Amino acid sequence: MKTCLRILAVFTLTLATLLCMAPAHAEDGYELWLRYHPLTPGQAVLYRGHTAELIIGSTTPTQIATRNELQRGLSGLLGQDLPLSETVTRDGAIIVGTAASSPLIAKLRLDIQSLGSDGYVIRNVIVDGHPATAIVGGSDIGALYGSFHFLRLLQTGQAIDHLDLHESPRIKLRVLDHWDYLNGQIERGYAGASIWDWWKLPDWRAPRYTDYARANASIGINGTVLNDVTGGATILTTTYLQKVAALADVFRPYGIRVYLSVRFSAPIEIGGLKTADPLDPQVRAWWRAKADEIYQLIPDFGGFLVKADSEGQPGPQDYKRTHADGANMLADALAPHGGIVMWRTFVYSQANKDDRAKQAYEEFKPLDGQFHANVLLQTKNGPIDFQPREPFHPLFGAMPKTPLMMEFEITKEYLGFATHLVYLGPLYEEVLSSDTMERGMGSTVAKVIDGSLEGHALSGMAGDANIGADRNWCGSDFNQANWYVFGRLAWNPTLSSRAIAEEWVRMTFTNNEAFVKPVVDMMMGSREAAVDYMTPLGLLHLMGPGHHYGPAPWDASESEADWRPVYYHRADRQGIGFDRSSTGSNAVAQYAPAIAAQFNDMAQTPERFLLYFHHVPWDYRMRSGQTLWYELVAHYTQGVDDVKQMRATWSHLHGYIDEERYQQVATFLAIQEKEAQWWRDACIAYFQSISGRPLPPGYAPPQRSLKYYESLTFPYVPGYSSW
Ligand code: GCV
Repeated sequence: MKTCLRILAVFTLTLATLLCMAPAHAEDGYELWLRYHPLTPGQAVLYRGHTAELIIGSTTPTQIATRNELQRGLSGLLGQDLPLSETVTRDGAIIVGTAASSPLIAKLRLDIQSLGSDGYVIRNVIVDGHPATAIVGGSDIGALYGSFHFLRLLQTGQAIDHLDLHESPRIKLRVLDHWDYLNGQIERGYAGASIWDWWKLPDWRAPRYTDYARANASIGINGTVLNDVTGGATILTTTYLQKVAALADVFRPYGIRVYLSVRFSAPIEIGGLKTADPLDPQVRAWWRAKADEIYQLIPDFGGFLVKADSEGQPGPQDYKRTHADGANMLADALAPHGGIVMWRTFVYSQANKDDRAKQAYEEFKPLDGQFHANVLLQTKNGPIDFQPREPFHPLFGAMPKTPLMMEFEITKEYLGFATHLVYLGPLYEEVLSSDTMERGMGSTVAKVIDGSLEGHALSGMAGDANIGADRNWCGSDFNQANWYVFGRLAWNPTLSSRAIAEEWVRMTFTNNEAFVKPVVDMMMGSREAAVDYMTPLGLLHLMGPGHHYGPAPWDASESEADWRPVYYHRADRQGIGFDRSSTGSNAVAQYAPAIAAQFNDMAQTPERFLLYFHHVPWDYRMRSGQTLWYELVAHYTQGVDDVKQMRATWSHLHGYIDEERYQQVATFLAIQEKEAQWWRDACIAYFQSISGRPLPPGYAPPQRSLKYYESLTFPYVPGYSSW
């Protein structure tokens, strides 16, 4: 007790001190959640008039990075620099490191073994009679993660006087996938150009690369795929590998490994071979030599990400080989160096006329058990393509012998680009907590991807990044929350998205409860609002062709049937929805029997997925007692009302944060309301033209004619151009 009180005295951090209004000075969002602004002006780390001290090794690059972060964070938050010390000389010391590198920590005998190298313990201890806080990692990286956690406790105003925290990541590979091209453009990027300045690399290592690494390490991300999955082979040339090596050098102290997307036909394009057949000895030798070259330059290179036989990309099927043949060939080249292959399951073929939702399962399920030990299958959360809502991908419950890795989209390609405030935490949580029933009840997607359900050694979660060269990194302040929640859930996929939102709000804006509560509520409701004004009741893929901006449920202009909205909603005079039941495409059969039975029955299917699994008559009675047509209009209208409510909430929060960020959020919410109204009106106008039903009483008609909405065109939509 005495220890606790003394530590409390040292930091003098009380909730009350955190409740003061944030100083309203200019901010541009660059600091992200690593915003170490004074919690209370002039607050210091004082104990009986003395400043506390920081005891940390400064030998390895990671130790130096950790020391720098703690000094920066603590001096920023507490308003006073912490002197470095080698021994504990006074109360309130912060001791950081590993048992292996610090005799002082070794003497504490904390049980860290079971937490693994990335794990850590944060604990209040007594050293030589002085109360202190120990941050002890299983490795230097674990100690870095622990230090970020400690800073987070301070930033979020949590008590630090009874600490005994034990943390380790549940997922091994926690990776950002950048869809960045070497020309600086970003596929589906809404935050400006790529942050990788390939032209000036390897010589110029922009300071921003270090800030990128800090931000990622602070949430436990330990890998980055630097280039787009549909890029060319140039990244594998020696010139570019040297640039990649420079980035790897910057990221290494922060525990972040570099990975590359590779083009399957690279042996032809840059290797001068006539084939890329994965069973051809010359092709295999080429990849082995390429892997050797990479590891010469980057000894801790992570491995390859591959999009093959998908949307026109080359792959093993070009040679009548399987995905396993292709993935294993690359895996064999990387294995001697400890590298891994992340092979994507996002495949569908226009030659295959069957329901697109079924194709990945059909191609991969028969290959279960055929992949080498260093291969993971990277699978999108749903069977179609990152829509505002989809059921979980059936592969998650169907490949027990293969490690499956989650792929979430962080960039909001289908959820309003940069401007709409849509917090993706609830979407991620909904998928991760879905029960696949693979091994009976409780076989959640989270347990599949963290490897615990089947005991896989490899596990992973990837997020398609929303990061660009915009000053605020993500195109909007609230988009930063999506990067943050991705990292936190990759660390522990059972965390609550609400708790993460609250953490993020406190760190990014203020601890003022009058701000935190309404903003967290607004974030938590934002995804459902977007589902309602875009694609309610299980609809999906209603967006504009190619660029994916705005509503176009009428669109049939795309060259391929399964790129057209009309393919997905199938609205006709009788009803709307895609019949994936046993009377339709029978996609339901790809789920475990109990789930399949539920989805197969219109009456039992959760209404949020109704039109995904069934073609439903317009006059079908919903659980509310209203008709489907009524409910559809009601949901679209509710989505717009929710955004109006978000604007109203925000309008009451003026003055709690800096004016710059406040005003941008306010303006973006106005854009969101305008676009939500457009989505609602365009979709209702179109579906009404098909259903022939009058609008339910009390619901406003669309503001413009269907013809008007259909006539809109959008040149130069961001994230989609002439790559
Ligand atoms: C990287 C969707 C996106 C594409 C993306 C693709 C994929 O189709 O629109 O931009 O390409 O998914 O994930 O491979």
